[in-house]
Amino acid sequence: MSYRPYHLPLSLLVFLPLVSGHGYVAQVAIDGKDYYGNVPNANPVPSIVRQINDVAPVKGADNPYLNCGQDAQLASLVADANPASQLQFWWKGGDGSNWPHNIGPIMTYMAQCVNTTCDQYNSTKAEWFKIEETGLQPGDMVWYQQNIMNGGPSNVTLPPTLAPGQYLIRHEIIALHLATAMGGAEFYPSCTQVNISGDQTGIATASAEVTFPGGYSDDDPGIYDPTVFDTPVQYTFPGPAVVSFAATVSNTSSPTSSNPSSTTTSTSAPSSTASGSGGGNQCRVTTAQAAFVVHARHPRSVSRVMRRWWEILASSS
Ligand SMILES: *[C@@H]1O[C@H](CO)[C@@H](O)[C@H](O)[C@H]1NC(C)=O
Ligand SMILES: *[C@@H]1O[C@H](CO)[C@@H](O)[C@H](O)[C@H]1NC(C)=O
Ligand SMILES: *[C@@H]1O[C@H](CO)[C@@H](O)[C@H](O)[C@H]1NC(C)=O
Ligand SMILES: *[C@@H]1O[C@H](CO)[C@@H](O)[C@H](O)[C@H]1NC(C)=O
Ligand SMILES: *[C@@H]1O[C@H](CO)[C@@H](O)[C@H](O)[C@H]1NC(C)=O
Ligand SMILES: [Cu+2]
Repeated sequence: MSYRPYHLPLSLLVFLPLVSGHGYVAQVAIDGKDYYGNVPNANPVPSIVRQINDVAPVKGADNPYLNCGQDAQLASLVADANPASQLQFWWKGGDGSNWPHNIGPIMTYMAQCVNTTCDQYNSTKAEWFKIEETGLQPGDMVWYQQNIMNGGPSNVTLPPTLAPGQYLIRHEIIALHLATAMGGAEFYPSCTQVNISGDQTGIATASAEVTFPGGYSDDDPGIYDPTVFDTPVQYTFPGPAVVSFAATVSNTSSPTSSNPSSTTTSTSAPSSTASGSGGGNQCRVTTAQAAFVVHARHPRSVSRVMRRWWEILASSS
């Protein structure tokens, strides 16, 4: 039996990507100043982003790597930042192409680097509070994550009244294309080290803080999500509520940073291809996802065809 998606218009198939790896944070801009993340497993250069060793997703809500990503290592630099700083996170696929996923939320947490500077801080026991969560674009059909797949950044505004000090920023994508099965969600956490200036006093209460692992369960509605492909999507973010002193415009901000191909202030550009288990078929499912999102605008009968095709592809990853 052939699995060729007969019902998919040829015009859609033509622009769909072939294969790409999972991914990592390749670059962070803070108020327009650019910093590079390390390619997973590459020889590290000084960075503010903690290097991971695999572009593949963290699986399982109790996985220790849910903290800062796959075997994350301390980074040697800490960037200066300010209350209400505008950050942009640029994700890349493991093979250097665009980020390959487009279904699921983007969330950002912070934690103080207690008793030390962040380049020395082991975050295993860090107390994380959430400063933003970004889900569906208006219309509840297309996720903001689609913008990252399209090559754009994820924009985050730091809380305007955040108390000064050394903080980790845990910027996370959860890819939900396999989340109709328990344990299928793909977590992509990343940690960036910053030093906040000023004399503001905003801090999170203990009840708004979680550890990672600890903050999520595999059966949270936003992690195990059997209806994630039913449109319009109804989505419940996992984790704690966004803190009350967070910026209110974090998911619509438009800082004026340059893009990765025209940056100036970094130490070195991410250029090599990441290794790890991210290549191969795993992200081919994204191809179906991209088409699915397009089709989600059309009647349900069409969506059902797309869903069947998606399930066939997903079962091979
Ligand atoms: C932090 O501590 C844990 C547990 O002691 C250890 O497994 C991990 O490698 C440490 N992480 C870093 C970045 O040093
Ligand atoms: C930080 O230092 C204080 C004072 O030395 C100590 O009581 C506290 O336990 C330390 N906290 C952590 C998380 O190490
Ligand atoms: C934008 O972020 C706010 C606060 O985090 C959240 O309540 C809101 O749902 C987000 N909007 C969208 C469209 O995701
Ligand atoms: C953090 O920033 C403050 C304010 O700019 C500065 O005084 C302090 O020295 C910085 N701390 C570190 C460890 O870089
Ligand atoms: C993020 O910022 C960039 C650059 O200002 C902007 O082009 C883009 O639309 C923003 N993305 C979102 C989702 O607001
Ligand atoms: Cu992936």
